Amino acid sequence: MRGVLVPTYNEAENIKELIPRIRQYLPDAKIIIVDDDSEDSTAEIARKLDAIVFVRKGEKGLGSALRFGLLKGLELGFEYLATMDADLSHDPIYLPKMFEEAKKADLVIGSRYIEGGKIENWPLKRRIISKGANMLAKTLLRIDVKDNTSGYRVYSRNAIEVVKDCKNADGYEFQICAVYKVKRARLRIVEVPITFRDRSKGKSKLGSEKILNWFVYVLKLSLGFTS
Ligand SMILES: Nc1nc2c(ncn2[C@@H]2O[C@H](COP(=O)(O)OP(=O)(O)OP(=O)(O)O)[C@@H](O)[C@H]2O)c(=O)[nH]1
Ligand SMILES: [Mg+2]
Repeated sequence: MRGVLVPTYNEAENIKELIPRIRQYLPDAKIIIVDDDSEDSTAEIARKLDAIVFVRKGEKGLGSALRFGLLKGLELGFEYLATMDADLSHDPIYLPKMFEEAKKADLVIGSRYIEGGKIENWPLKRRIISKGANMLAKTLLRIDVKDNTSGYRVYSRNAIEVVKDCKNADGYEFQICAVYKVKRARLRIVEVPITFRDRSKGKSKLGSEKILNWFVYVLKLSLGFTS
């Protein structure tokens, strides 16, 4: 059984387009939404479109939402679980290929930074932040993965068991924590090229405080001060 997990916060405009598009490419997949009590009826829209919706109240954070959804996926018996952003930056067209690759690896990453991967319409500042984050992760944590910050992934059950440990990574740092743990467990990671497009609707949730938290986390992880 295959599932697609989408963390959401105020993505009403996007989720109504994304859910039917996922079904277009993966008609048999179950779609799981972990919504952090959006004010714009994201959860209601997703429910009407037959997604499995969990609404968390009084708790926020991309990483904690992903961890919550991945663990629910284990409980619900999914063999593989994809994760993707709700903002249409991650095109569902790549899902069949990514699930296919998951037969040979425990973590498949939709990658912007391998041959064939691309980024469309991202402003220079956002490109620098993403490239810089990847360079830092590679240098400090000695990871050879090219796109450590991509949220477009497929996890096997083995990989989910391993990333349960990312308890100190409640924000955007979850992505790097997951790669780090999967590598350390000597599970196989494969990258698949994707074209990433900037969101055209809704607002970005990545502010400077979250970038700083990411940096502090990676620094602590590299020094062994956190897990
Ligand atoms: N449940 C939940 N989802 C979140 C939270 N923060 C972000 N998200 C979702 O995570 C995904 C990625 O968030 P974005 O704001 O697009 O961040 P990004 O793609 O890294 O950055 P941009 O390039 O600025 O869009 C989207 O689906 C968001 O709705 C959160 O605190 N809780
Ligand atoms: Mg985005």
